[in-house]
Amino acid sequence: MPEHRVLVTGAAGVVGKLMRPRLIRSDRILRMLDVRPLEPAAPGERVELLTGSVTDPEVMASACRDTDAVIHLGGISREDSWERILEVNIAGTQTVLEAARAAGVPRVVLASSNHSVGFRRIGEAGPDGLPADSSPRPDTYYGVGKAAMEALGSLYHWRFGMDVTCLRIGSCFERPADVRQLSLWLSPDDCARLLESCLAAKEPDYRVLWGVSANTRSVVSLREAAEIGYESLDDAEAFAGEVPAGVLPEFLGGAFCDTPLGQSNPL
Ligand code: 15L
Repeated sequence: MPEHRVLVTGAAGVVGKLMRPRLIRSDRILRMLDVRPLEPAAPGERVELLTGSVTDPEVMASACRDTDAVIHLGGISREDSWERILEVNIAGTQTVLEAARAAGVPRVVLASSNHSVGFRRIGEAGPDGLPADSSPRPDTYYGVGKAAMEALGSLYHWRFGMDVTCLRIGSCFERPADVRQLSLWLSPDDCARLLESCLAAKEPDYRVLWGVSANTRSVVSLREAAEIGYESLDDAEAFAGEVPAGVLPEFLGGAFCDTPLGQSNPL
């Protein structure tokens, strides 16, 4: 790839922080955006740091200027009130996509979530795992927001030819924390590999892909992600001895399926 600039929203969030060192490349300027403070640039680190909200069209217009791709990780990362999900996750995604379109950014990766299909039964997956494009069955307002994100991505692909990939991320943390995450873990290194595959995809398209590692206990399909070159090198099983004993929940969304609707909680 020639020298290029990638905008990462939500750069101070859990996934944003994990990705910052992993997305550095000699031919890339990373433009990191968040409402929260960001770590100052380390000596020689090719980053541009911006403060502002994905809900602010002016912030997004300048963030998208001279940018070759957007990785939209920003927004609320768990259940919250309908008003907040609507404003930050749904309207915020529309603001990001619209700013990208207006600035001529050809490619956007959207951080969707397993919670857009959280009420899919783990057992319904079949031997090949739940297909990446299973129709939405959200488990929370948060999950509805992610389903809306996917729909907005589809709109911007089919209207404007933008290359849009929605990643239904499982659980992207340093390590899996429970039995459910032994199935849904996305290792930080695999997350970076998957993002690189999205950034390198050949033809403009609209894709919905699972964002998980090649976990021994996986319940979702990685076939679709493999089609754009994603190869997972990690497996949550390596941590199986460290997670507390437990049983797999009935539904993919786990505890989100029982959390009171609209209540912000520390899940
Ligand atoms: C998500 O979508 C959340 O953002 C993250 O914090 C985890 O809860 C993850 O899903 C999960 O389901 O483990």
